[in-house]
Amino acid sequence: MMYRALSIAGSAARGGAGIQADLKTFQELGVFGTTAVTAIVARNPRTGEGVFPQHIDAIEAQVHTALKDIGADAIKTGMLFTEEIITKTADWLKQSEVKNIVVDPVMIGKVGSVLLKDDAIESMKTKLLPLATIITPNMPEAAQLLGIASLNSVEQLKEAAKELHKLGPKYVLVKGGRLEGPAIDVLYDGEKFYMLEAPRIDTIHTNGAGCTYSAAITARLAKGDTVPEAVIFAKKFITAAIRHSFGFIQGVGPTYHAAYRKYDETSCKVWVEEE
Ligand code: PXL
Repeated sequence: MMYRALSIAGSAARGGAGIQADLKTFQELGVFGTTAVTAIVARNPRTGEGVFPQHIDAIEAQVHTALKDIGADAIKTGMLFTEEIITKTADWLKQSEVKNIVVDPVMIGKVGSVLLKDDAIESMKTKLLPLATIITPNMPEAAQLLGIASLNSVEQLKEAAKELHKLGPKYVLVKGGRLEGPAIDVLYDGEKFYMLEAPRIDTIHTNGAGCTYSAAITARLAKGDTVPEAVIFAKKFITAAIRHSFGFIQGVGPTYHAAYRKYDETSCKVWVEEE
């Protein structure tokens, strides 16, 4: 049985993030990946950092083709960029009747590009997040979705997860990658918190880490994991990918999507906290 996952996301020409990260991760985890490119993100010496959104009909055609010709056991959304793309994506997700929906509320890339317009945040909250099996915000995204300045502690991650759960997703994963100390993420199911702790890896090269993490969750959900199983696996997968990330020519380099298979299995400490 070959399980399938569709990624609706942006193309990141640097190869470490966006739809490229998703496909590489799906492949690593033995899941057949399909794609709908929402926008192309690439820098041009003449025009600067560029985001080239695709026509809504082109995005719809890709989603339609992927779902009708191949099918999907899980769908992940990444960079959606505009209000229109979010609204349509919500419609397609509902029509698809796919059970495993992973929404990575991508807003700003580590390279600094704006990946979601300000006027699209409200639609993200009201139309897309309620459809999600799991949402995977990092600290700035969680703060932005809640309209607060910043998150600064594990206690605040837990509070944020509870507040975000009220918007309708079944699970909320708030990632503590920007905390001091160990890399602690909080998974909340509406009743209890799964706390996931991995060692902090001292590197600046984490481009695409969020995409890769949520793609690994998507792949494991497609294969039938429960959400906590998928997240615990994905935490180890992304920790290995960051540990073996690359500094290539310029800027924040990409994580290594094949690291989990090639190198050591990184451990992840997990415990449950009641509310
Ligand atoms: O890592 C966030 C991200 C998501 N999607 C696309 C990106 C990036 C960051 O570079 O380019 C398309």
